[in-house]
Amino acid sequence: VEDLITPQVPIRYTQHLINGKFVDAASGKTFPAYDPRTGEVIANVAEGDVEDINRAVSAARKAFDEGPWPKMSAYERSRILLRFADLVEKHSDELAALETWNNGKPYEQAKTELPLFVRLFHYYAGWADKIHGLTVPADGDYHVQTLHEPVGVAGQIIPWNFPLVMFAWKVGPALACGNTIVLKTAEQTPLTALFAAKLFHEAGLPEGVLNIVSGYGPTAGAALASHMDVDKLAFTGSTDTGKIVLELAARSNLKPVTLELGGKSPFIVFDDADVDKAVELAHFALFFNQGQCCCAGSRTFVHERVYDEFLEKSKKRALRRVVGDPFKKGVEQGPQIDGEQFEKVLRYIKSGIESNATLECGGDRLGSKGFFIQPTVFSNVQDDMLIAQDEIFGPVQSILKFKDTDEVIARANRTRYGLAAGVFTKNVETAHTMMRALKAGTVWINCFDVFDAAIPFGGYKMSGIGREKGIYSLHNYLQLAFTGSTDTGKIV
Ligand code: TXE
Repeated sequence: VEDLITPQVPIRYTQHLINGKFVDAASGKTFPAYDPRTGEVIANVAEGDVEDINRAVSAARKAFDEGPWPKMSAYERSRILLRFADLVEKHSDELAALETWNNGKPYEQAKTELPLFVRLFHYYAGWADKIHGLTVPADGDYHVQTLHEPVGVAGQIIPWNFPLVMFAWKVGPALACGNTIVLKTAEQTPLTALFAAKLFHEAGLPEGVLNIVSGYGPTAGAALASHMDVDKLAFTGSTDTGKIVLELAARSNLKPVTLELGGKSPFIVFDDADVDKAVELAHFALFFNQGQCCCAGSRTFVHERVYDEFLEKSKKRALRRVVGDPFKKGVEQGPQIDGEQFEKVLRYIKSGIESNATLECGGDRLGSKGFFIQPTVFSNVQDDMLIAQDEIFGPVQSILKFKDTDEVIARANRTRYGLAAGVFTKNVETAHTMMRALKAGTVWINCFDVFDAAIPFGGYKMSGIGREKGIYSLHNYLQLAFTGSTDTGKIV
């Protein structure tokens, strides 16, 4: 297979971006960013800690309180978002290459994520000048109106599985509403956000409006979550860390928090399904992005009448999955993000074997270098097994058998998570029943991983608090004030 692109794109930016300028960490420290294909260091990046977060928050505070951003015409803000989207489009090959180099996702896939990124900014640019309040017909001689104001300084903490897309989900609505931002990237993937933020400044974003600090969670992340001058916190990551940041927010200044956390999403195949199509979609639902998706369809429930055929075909499909260098053409799966995740996934595979699930294929690492894992399929998986309960976050499909609709509804909902669900059926009644019965923030019918900018996304139960994307995401970044006055000049 020929190379799609040489991974030797330049790494232009490794310092924090604070107040419109690239600066070293206050401590002078750096930390390594890796290439997950080999585990080799590709850059040393400024390592943020309390002092860097303090500097970034005061830049964001100043830009909010004194700067032009919240007071600028909404149309002008919208135009800056659009100019930024244009610049991203122009640099999308380089951004995608950098994303693949630092994250390990197939380059062909990274290329498809760039148009989604651009689309999100077009979407939020469209909102910027359409955010307004209401006049309320209250009893008495009062004139009452609601005012939708930006919250202030938004702290945002993002994960490593979709570094650019997560940047867009967070930054888009916050800026459209007129907030300023301090964003902490995941320690595994600091590079593309720095590049994107630089492009934002080229597009005319005033200094201090968007500040990027790289660094680790317990240091830089915790400093941001507990900062007294951060007015709102948005977090995407694990449920365990979500609990920590919620507590830090509560113990400091009670800043409101939105959380997008883990999942154990069911993918349910009914007996009227076209088995070939169901196999392909269930495979995609689980294996996409090396299985590193919060909404991965990680419990594949299959009706007993089609179970054997589905299993045989799923195994064949997994064996056909092309795993290798993500820069090569036709590669569907690259390495896991890092050694820690790689070990975690292998531990879950071991646990599946020990709990007597049937290992149909895979089950081990691939090669001896980097963090590649064989596409793995377990059948005969029972609800109480660890692999059916915990988020594995890797290329491990668990197939479970069911008999009837009520049973599968109860079993699908018996989880601490509630992020997403997939249903595969030709029966419109079944589809409608499942849409309501499944306790999940997203229920995809005969499709999966559809992420339109206008569709809200988020979790029930321990999968999170709040919704991102769509109209609902704006509420996370707006403060609502009622203003009332006596209205003696009222027309009667
Ligand atoms: O997540 P963390 P990790 C799940 C997935 C994965 C597991 C662990 O199951 O295997 O989480 O991954 C920052 N205060 N998801 O360890 O710790 C951290 O620096 C403040 C699901 O990578 O949640 C990073 O920026 N911040 C998921 C971000 O939190 C802290 C995506 C996420 O890291 C912090 C990723 C602290 N004390 C993993 N500790 C999804 N929902 O998509 C860490 N961070």
